[in-house]
Amino acid sequence: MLAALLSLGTAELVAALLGRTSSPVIAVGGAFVDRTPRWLKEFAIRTFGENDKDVLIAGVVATVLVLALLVGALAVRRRVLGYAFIALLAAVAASAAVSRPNADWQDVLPSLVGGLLGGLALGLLLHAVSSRVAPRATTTEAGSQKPESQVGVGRRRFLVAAAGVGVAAVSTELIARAARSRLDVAASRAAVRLPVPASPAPALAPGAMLRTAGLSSFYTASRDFYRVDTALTVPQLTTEDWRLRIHGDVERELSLDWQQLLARPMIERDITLTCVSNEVGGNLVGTARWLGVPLKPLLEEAGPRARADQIVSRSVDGMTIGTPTAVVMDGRDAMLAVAMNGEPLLPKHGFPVRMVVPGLYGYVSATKWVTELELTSFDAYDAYWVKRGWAEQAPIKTASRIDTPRPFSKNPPGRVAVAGVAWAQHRGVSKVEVRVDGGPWQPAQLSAAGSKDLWRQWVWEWDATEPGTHKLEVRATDADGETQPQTREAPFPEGSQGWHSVVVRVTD
Ligand SMILES: Nc1nc2c(c(=O)[nH]1)N[C@H]1C(S)=C(S)[C@@H](COP(=O)(O)O)O[C@H]1N2
Ligand SMILES: [Mo]
Repeated sequence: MLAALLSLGTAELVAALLGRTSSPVIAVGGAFVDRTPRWLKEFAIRTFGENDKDVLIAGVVATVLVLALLVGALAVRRRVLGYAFIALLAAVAASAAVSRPNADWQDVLPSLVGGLLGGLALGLLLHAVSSRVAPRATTTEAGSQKPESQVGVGRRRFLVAAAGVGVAAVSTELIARAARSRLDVAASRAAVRLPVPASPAPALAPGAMLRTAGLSSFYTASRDFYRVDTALTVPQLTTEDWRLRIHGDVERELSLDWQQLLARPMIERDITLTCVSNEVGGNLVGTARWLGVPLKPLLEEAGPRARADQIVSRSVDGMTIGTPTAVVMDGRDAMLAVAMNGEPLLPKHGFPVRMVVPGLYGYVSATKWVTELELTSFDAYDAYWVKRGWAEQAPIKTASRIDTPRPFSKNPPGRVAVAGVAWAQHRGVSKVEVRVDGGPWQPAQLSAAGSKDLWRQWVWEWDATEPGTHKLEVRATDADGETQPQTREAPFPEGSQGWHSVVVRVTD
């Protein structure tokens, strides 16, 4: 176990010194994520939420340690097993590391060096163990009788070796962390001066925000904003290193750096983002004020060819996201965003640059840490989630959610404010209705309409007179007059559907 720990620590350290934000453990975790069946992914998200990544990393490390413990016990008798295990570990880690998107040959080095040091440590420990089990100087007259003092010396030798390897393992891990934090983007982010938008966000109408207790705020604070991505460590990309390449089926390839991006006229817009994995009543949705460079004029400069009906965006961590060219070009506020709620993007939300396309689920539009736009066709290329069976085209479905009262809450009889949010991006919400125990639908009061890319808050005063349990249900209608269907659909493959309901108690 100690030798395996030293292998992992050394590998982390070498990866950090090479300036890689990934390490073999993360690469193995990442390879695992890409091959995880959908049920397991959904179980992990449901059970661990945003901690799912930490749980996975801990799982990888725990698996290695448990295997090491078992193999270690055998290796005391058959050393070759121990060395074979360390070699296998290094080989698995190296192959995972080089097969990650954006990997290069350097990525074998951490596993290689880790394996070598682990092997050396194992040799040292096994040597110390054997001198404890069978001290060399046992040629006393009593034959097999070992003198007390020699057993003591052997044990001491083993403990010293074990402590040495243990300290080395922990130190490599600690130094690796310190080295990695040098790479972080905090300084780059702190140095960003955001430009004044050429087109500021339209002022919100009076009454655009309702203030019912327990209701989601109209703007979602960046630190509370949901996070969904496959990145096990937040990619660390500085503005100095950032480049965007626009290529593929275009008349002219374009390449932009951060200064060139910032020099372009910017728009500022309030837009509600939603994840396709959001369950009915779920919270993978939020509203922010985005500042960015509109995509349409930029693409027009590159000149997409007629057959290029798909824009494949790539991120620094190798995610691929396919967005219909027609949607980006239809006049909506599709942008390369550099700021969220008046600040440079948080690293976990895509610093320094991400895409935002109103009306489409995140997995087909909202590429974080974006570095590349390739014009191609849907026939020619399937993006990451499309390869895994999710829909190629994914406009956001109309949805509504009850925020308050909470499920199973106890409410004294009398007036109860039933309130929540509803969204139908790029169509707009025109009506929200609530019903109690399957009774008649009652129109809720809506917050004043903003742009059609925004959610609306709603509230309905319930005169709760009957004690007992009651079921509250909500449904929304979009601006085209389409009402949410009742039939429940799971998020896979194109977004959940159905009415959200909560059961609450009215006390006597
Ligand atoms: N690089 C990268 N960008 C990504 C993803 C990802 O896994 N990697 N996930 C997408 C998905 S599924 C969603 S819903 C949004 C979420 O954006 P947020 O985490 O800022 O809320 O990011 C999108 N952009
Ligand atoms: Mo998503």
